[in-house]
Order: sequence, then structure tokens, then C-alpha cells
Amino acid sequence: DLPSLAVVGATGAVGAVMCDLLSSRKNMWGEIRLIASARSAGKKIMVRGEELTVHALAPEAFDGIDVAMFDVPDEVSLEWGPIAAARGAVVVDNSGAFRMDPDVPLVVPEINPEQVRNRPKGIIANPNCTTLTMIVALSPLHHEYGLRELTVASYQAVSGAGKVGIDTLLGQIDKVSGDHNLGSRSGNVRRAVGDDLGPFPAPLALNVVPWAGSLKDNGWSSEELKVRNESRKILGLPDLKVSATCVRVAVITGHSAAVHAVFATEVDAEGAREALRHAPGVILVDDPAAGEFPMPIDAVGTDPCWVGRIRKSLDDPRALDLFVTGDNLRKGAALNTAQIAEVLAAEFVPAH
Ligand code: 11C
Repeated sequence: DLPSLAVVGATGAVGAVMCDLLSSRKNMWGEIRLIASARSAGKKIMVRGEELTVHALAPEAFDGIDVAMFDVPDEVSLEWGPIAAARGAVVVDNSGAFRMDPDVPLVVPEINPEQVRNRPKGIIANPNCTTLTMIVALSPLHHEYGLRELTVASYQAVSGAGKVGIDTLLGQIDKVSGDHNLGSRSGNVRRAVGDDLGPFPAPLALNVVPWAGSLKDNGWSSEELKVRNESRKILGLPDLKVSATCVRVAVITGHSAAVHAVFATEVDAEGAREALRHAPGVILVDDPAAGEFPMPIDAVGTDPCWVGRIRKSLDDPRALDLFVTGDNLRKGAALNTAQIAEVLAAEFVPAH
């Protein structure tokens, strides 16, 4: 018998991508049960060509479930992850609730798939989308040269903040389109956009906002600390130096990052490209002469981490500069979660 799977948060932005992925990837699952808040219970969603009815989140909803994927806010995962685990499901959680728990592995299947077995709490965590976008490309470079330091500036899409993020930007674009004088004076864009900032601290249309997440100590944002802490845990480098500045841009889907990476040994741009050409989950798009760069408008809807603009630093023979882009809802969230669940699914299938 194939293992059973629950998708918790099936009606959110990531949940919708998850339902698509479950319909298009190799099927590893018996029953698939969709679960969401009571508000969404009863909705119908197509998965694997079959119309499924969304169940309300309740302890019994996990009965008979082998693997439960959670795409819900931190506080929902914190409460319901342990309930699902206590009912016998292995939980793969895409929130920030458990990522830094030493008893919860933080897994990227291209990098540390063996970690799925170290799960004393029955919970496995999926990294933050900004971390995921760059880490898949950084791991092969770490193996080649030995990573020591990262300086990162992110360019994050509004869908990282969920459906409300997408709706907010689209609404703002409607408000600013057609007025050709908006760019000439401070305050013009704010006035045109009005009060509807959605989940963001400032207008996103015609703007860049150097903020994602919540305020932590000494001016750092939660998102910037996640990039640092999660990169260290995934790569097994507790002393890795990481400085991140997380920025929101007017992109619907596709997180990007400019990365300056310092290594233990001298690097070589062509050697780095060669390592990335053969790396799982990576696509090298690095031909500036032909106008080919990794960009969100191309990466959206695709699986790999797109990487390019690879340069050896002019001032440090041990450093590389590069640019990465990936679909924050796919590899950044639903796809990585599905890949972890697929590693688990193999455990439930009796060996022949
Ligand atoms: C964003 N990366 O783009 C965030 C959303 O820790 O999973 C995901 C937050 C998280 O806003």
C-alpha cells in the first residue's frame, strides 16, 4: 500500500502550488487528504485529476495519515504539528516554528537528505524561501572551495507574504498605472497608492522596500536572521559568517539574491560554473554577452535554483560574486516540502 498524505493549509498560496505539484510529480501516495482552517472546509480542489473536499483542521483529521505537510503560519504549526505527530504522522513543516529546534532536522534533499532520519519529535522542517533560493547553489561551491562568509542582499517577491501580498501589489499597480508624473516627486507614489499597504510597511509599486519579516534585536529583521541561522544549520557550518539585507521588490513570484561568498581556498569562476553545471537542482544561466541572466520572470513556475553573474572578486582571490533566482513558492516552499515527503514515502514502501 502506498503511504497516505495530508496537506495542511491546502487553500493558501503555497498550498495551491502543492496541489499542482502533487498532480504533476511521480505519484508516491495512496490517499491524499486536504486540510485547512474551518473557514475553508468544504471547498473542492482538484488533485491528481480528482476533486477533493477540504477537511477542517481537527485532531481526527490526522487519523490514518503517514506524512503530513504543513503550509500554515508559525503559530498554527506550533500548535498542530505536535498533534499530528502524536497521532502517528511524520510532519514536514514549512513554517519557521521548528527550524532551529536541535531535535528537528532542517532538510534540503539536494544537500542533506540523510537528516530526515534524525527526527525524535516526528517533525522535519523546511527552510525559509530566501535561504532555499541561494543554498542549493551555494552547497556545491562549499564542497569545491570551503565556504567561510556570506554577504547577501535579497530581492523578494510579494507572494512570499502569501495571497494577500500578491493582491496588494496588483491593486497598487492598478492605482499607479497611467500617471506619468509619479516618479518626479517625493510622496507622489504614496499618495497614489493610498493606505492599502497590505502586509508591507510601504508601497511596493514603483518602489523597493528594505524590509521583510519582523523587527528583531539591533535592527535586524527576522528574515535576515533566518538566512543566517538556517544557512549555518543546513550546511553544518555553525560558525559561518552571514550578513543579509532582505529587500522586497515589485515581483509577484521569484525570490532573488546577490551573494558575495568568501571561501577557504582560492576560487576560479570557470571552476565554479563547472561545479554548478553538474549540481542537482541548479540551472546555470550565465551569459551576459547574450543577455542571459537568472531572473524571476523566467524562473517562476520552474523547479531549479537559477544561478549566474558568476565573477571572481577583484579584491579577494578567495571570493565569488553571483546572482541567484528561484520560485519562492516551488523550491522555496512547496517543492522542497514535497521532495522531503517523497524521501519519507520511500520509508513506508516495503522493500522487495
Ligand atoms: C517572505 N520568506 O518572503 C518570507 C515568507 O519563514 O517561511 C516565508 C517566511 C518563512 O516574506
